[in-house]
Amino acid sequence: MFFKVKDADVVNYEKAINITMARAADNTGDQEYVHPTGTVLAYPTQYIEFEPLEDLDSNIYVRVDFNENVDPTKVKLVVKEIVGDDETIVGTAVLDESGDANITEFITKSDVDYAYEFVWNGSEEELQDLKDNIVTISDVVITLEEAGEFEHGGVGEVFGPIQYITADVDGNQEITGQDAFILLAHVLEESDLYSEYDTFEEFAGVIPAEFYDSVTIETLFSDEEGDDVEYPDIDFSEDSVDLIFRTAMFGDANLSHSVEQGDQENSNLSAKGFQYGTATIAESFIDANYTVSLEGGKVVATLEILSKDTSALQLKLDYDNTRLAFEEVVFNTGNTTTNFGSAKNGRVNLGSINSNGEAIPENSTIKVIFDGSVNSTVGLVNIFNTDAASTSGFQQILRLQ
Ligand SMILES: [Ca+2]
Ligand SMILES: [Ca+2]
Repeated sequence: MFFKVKDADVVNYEKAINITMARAADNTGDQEYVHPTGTVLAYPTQYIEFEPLEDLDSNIYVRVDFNENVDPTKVKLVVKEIVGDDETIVGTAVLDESGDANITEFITKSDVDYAYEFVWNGSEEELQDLKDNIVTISDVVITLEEAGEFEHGGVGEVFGPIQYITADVDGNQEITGQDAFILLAHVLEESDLYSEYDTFEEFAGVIPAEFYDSVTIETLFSDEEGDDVEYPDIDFSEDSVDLIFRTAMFGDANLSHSVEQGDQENSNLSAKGFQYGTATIAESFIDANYTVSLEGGKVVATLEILSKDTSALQLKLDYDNTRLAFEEVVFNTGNTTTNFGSAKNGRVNLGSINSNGEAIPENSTIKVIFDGSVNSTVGLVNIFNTDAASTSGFQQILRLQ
């Protein structure tokens, strides 16, 4: 007989064990006795002697540091026991709203290694929504800025180490205009950045904090990453143990969905010895008018830009594709912007970017036109997300009038 005992009185395990159910079969194998519903035949008095293998008293938590734009409850932790080359799943837990999971019950041995994997726990649609939100137009602009192709800026001027990794989407370990153009092609939906990083495990790096805080560009999203990551040891002499992880998303140049390194003062952090800037996300606003109306039998969503210092803008609109058919996007944004607009699966992706870092003219308009015989526009077209960047390359938050 084996017993698993947690947190019991060390001097008297016998008192800590309470058998509430027992099943016994006789030697012929055709008769079975179950306690408490049946009768278990045995000696009138039974003695149990028990020497515990180990007495593990620590409370053990996994705590994952997510960007506030990622919902931790959509992520499930898988705890594995590693013995030699053998991996055994010993438990799974969905993270709570803080990104935490209590894994005390899964950790039963001090002489084996444990590994921690993080998998998607939400729906496929929610996973797609996350991917649609990670890389947007301001990721492109800040990468252009870092590459020195956006009016000013240059290598090492705006990126920190994690951005240097998340934005290096062509994986050549430097930030160039090519990375920005790959990100732009994704935003324009000409190509899919996540075609090779399709699953959450592939595009999200959930990394032990100690490793994350000293990570270099070679490691975070590389295929050999799993070989390099050392999972944290558990100190069983502590009452409470926190295993801390941090997260970065592939392609997330502006860290809208990734977290900074924890120890920004550590001078060893800078990959390749670049001098990194600090201010990555400056909170400023772009003002705009947004209306949805019936015009000449069409449903028209109109955005009018009221600000003077916006160089790039992106909008994703969800529409009721059972009642509306997307027709076109009509831009009136001056001569020097690149415009894009397309629709699939009930979502329009549209925007403008001036890759010279010049402003999109004030009072520029973008009209999204749908066909459909409706009497009211209520609930037909809704904004899924917005993103914008200023002429300085920093993210702007769209503020609708
Ligand atoms: Ca690169
Ligand atoms: Ca981003």
